[in-house]
This record gives sequence, structure tokens and C-alpha cells, in this order.
Amino acid sequence: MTQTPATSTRPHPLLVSLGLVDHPRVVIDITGNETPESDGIIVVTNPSTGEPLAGVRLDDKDSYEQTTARSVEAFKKFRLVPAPKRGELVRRIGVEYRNVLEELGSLLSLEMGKIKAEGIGEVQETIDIADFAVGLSRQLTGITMPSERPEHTMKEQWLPLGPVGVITAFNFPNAVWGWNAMLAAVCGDTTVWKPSLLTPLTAIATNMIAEKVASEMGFEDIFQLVIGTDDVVGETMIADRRYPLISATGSCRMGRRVGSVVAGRLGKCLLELGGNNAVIIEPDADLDLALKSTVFGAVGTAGQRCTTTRRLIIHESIADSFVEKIVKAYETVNIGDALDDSVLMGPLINEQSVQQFENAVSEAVKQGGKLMTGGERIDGKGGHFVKPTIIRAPANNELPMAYNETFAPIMYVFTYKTLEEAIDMQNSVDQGLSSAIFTGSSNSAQRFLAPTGAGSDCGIANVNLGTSGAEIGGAFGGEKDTGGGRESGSDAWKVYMRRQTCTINYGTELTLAQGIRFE
Ligand code: UN1
Repeated sequence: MTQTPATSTRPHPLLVSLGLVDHPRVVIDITGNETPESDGIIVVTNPSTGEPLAGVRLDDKDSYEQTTARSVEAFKKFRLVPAPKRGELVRRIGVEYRNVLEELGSLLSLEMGKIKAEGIGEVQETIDIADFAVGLSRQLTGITMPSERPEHTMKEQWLPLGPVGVITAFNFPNAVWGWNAMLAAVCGDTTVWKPSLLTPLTAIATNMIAEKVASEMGFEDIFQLVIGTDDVVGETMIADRRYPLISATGSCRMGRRVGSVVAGRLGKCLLELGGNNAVIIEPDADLDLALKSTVFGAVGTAGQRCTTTRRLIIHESIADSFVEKIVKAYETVNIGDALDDSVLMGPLINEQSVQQFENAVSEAVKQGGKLMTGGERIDGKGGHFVKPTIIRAPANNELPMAYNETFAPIMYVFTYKTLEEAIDMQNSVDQGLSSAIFTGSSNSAQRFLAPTGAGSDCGIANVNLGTSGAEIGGAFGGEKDTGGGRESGSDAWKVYMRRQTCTINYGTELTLAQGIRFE
């Protein structure tokens, strides 16, 4: 852990108003020298200023064990509660988040560095999924099917699954838990959440609210947290058979590890991993719309969404003029403290991210990429700021660096002649999360969405809107190295339940399937 200076004696007002200063995990008086190894405390810093915010006490193997055991016991009771009543719990949680929307969103921005509008938007996303889950609590429906046997009926029912282990990344420290925990709760499951060590304060504040509502309704230990290192907590959790489902969001490298360990014990995994998302722009597109959407997709959250637009694939006839416009737009982006209302782009999460950004830029330029704007860190502001960056691939479109997902605001530009070539280029990366096309032609839009599967190979495919900012009502996730999981809306709830096929004989005869006679 890097050393940070001591906190000022006064905690940040948001830590006071959200009750974090009184939380047993939160340590306000820190020296800045604490490390997870020596003291079991991690120091959380504000990425906009580099200043420490507070210390957070970490779990060890014993406390992990106690939390998991409590979750198992709580599940046994919670599954007995009727699903619409579980929906009532989630409804009340949604109300509580509405009451602290601005404060919790601001804390998220303070700790993670996304601008306040996005911080508040993220908490809104949790409120939205809570509302969705409330309705769902009366719609966890199975189907019936005709039996081939006389006087028999068949049906499917969906049953609570068990404690769900939820592992989340720093970039969505509230909503990704919300997607999982709100659905899991109406499905009758308990949740144990392992948040990123870069954003534990948002996790503590978020979970504390859900926990309080649950306890008030007599449902203790439904929502719990384990905060710890990957070695101590992460590895133990993914190998733990008491979690029938591990839902993990993060890098492809992390997903490979989680996927293989959970598969090794034949558990279920829901993986939402990296993206290398592209926008295709056709010559007949509404270019103003394409411009605004692409800037939001590439620069929003300082390029730290899994849905960030990382590649622009533009028709050669409009490439020069469009790139000129987008470079101009980039140069007007106000960069600064995430909590300053006039700012459009906040910092990267830490110094390591800034270094990864710098390495990616210099590597891409070495490979023949042309730096159109940005490409450098901004010194003198205290935080981890970089300039939003556009790098144009050489005329032969060969730029190996563009195959990597760098969690930073770098967009690579490629050109094409035919739509087929553009779609191939888009699909040529390892990941398959989000994709978009801007076009005025319904023919091109349909080819991009072709039901044959010959269009976009991503889990998300948009027409005339960008790659990021999905609504909660649809299933969220992607194919290939993105991990194949689906969270949030549509029928994503099914992964939090187990399916049971039930055949009932209401007659008195034994009739065997497949016409087998056994007399
Ligand atoms: C993520 O970056 O892990 O579609 C999630 C979006 C957001 C969720 C992003 N609703 O950009």
C-alpha cells in the first residue's frame, strides 16, 4: 500500500451526515501509514485531491467465517418469507435511498471520482432496480407444460438459492451491488458483498441503509459486507461451497480466476467483465447526435465504465471532419474535482491508473497511432487527472494496443469502407459487452442487429445511442471474454433462484414416460 499523509482532524462532512464516523469499521484518526498487512486497516483516499478520507478496518478469516455462517442461518429463515413481503422490504430500501440520493451520490463521487451528476445517477440506478424488483416479487413465475402421461401434470417452480457472494469493482461501487442485492432479496437469497478496497466507504454507507431497513422488519443479516484483500477474503469466498452463486464484476483476469475456482466446485457464476466497446458511424448518420453520444461514452466516468466507448469506427468519407469536431469538443471538457458542479470529467481512481494510461498512449503511438488530442497527465491539481485522449490508427487500421482495455479516457479511431468491414472490425476484439451504430438507414441498423447473429456480437447493441448508460430494465452483460453473465432487468432474476421441475400424478395408475412397460 502506498503511504498517505495523515487525515485532518475533521472528517469530511459527508462521512458525518451519512453516519460513517460512528460505524465500527471506519477509522477517522489515521496516521496514513496503516497497511492491510500490518494493521488490518486500509486508507481510503479522495482521487480528486489525493488526500486521505478515512481508514477502514478489514475482515480477516475469522470475521469472514462468522459473516458467512450468519448469512447461511439468515437465508434459512428469509426463504420462508413470502416473496411479495420480501418485495416490501426492497420497496422500503428504495425509499431510504431516495431520501439520501444526493448525499450518497456525492459520497460516491468523493470516493470514486465520477462527477456528481453521475454519482447521483448511479444511486438512482439502484433505486430503479429496487422498483423493478418490487414488481418482480409478484412475478417470479414458472410455467406449466402438458405431461405425456394420463392424469399427470407438470410445472416448473423457482426456489430461493442461498447466500449470494457479490464481488464488485471500484467504478460502480453502489449500483452493481444494487442490481444483485435487490434481485437476490426478492428471490429469497441473502447477500454477502465484497466491495473493492478502493471504494469501501460507499459500500459501507450503501449496505448500512439496506441492513437497517431489513433489521427494522425483523430480517437480520440479509445484507452483509466482507471487506478484505483478495488473498484473505476473495479467494476464501470463491472457494466456499456455502455460496451457490458468485456474482463478480471486474477485469477479465479476475473473472478467469473466479470462473475457474467456482467451476471447480461446480458452483454458479455470474461474470460481468471487461469491454472493448465500439461505435460505428455511417456517413448518413445524424452527426451531431453521434458526436454528443460519443463524447459522453468515451469521456464519461473518465473512461472507467466497462461500457466506455474505446473505439470509434467511422466511414472514411467523414472521418477527417468528424475527428476534427470531436477533438474540438474534447478540448472544451472541464476537468477537475468530481464534486465541482462545473466539471465534466473527474480524476482516474489512482496513480497506477494514470501510469497505465500513460503506458497505453506511448505504446499506441509507438505502434503508429497518431495522437490527435490529450495523451498526458495533468499535474499540479493534486488528484489523478489526465486529458481525454484520441488516437487515430494508421491507414491500414493496424493498432494492436486498441485490443487492450485500458480503464482510462482513450479512444482509438479506425476507418472503413463497407459496413461489413466495420462490423468485422468491431467484433474482432476478445470482449463482447456493448456496441453501437449511428445511421440514418434502417437497412444498416437491421444489419447491425441481424437476428442471424451476423451483426454485432455483443450483449448490448444500440442504434443511434452510445455504448454506455444502459437502463436497468434490460439484461446487462456480454459475451466472449466479458464472461457471459446477465444482471439487472429482463429475466436476469433466474440466476438467483433454482429451478425445479415437478410432475404430479393425480390418478392411481403407474404410467412410465417413454412408454416403458415394467410389469
Ligand atoms: C459497469 O461499468 O460496470 O451501462 C456498469 C452503464 C451503466 C452500468 C455500467 N448503467 O454504463
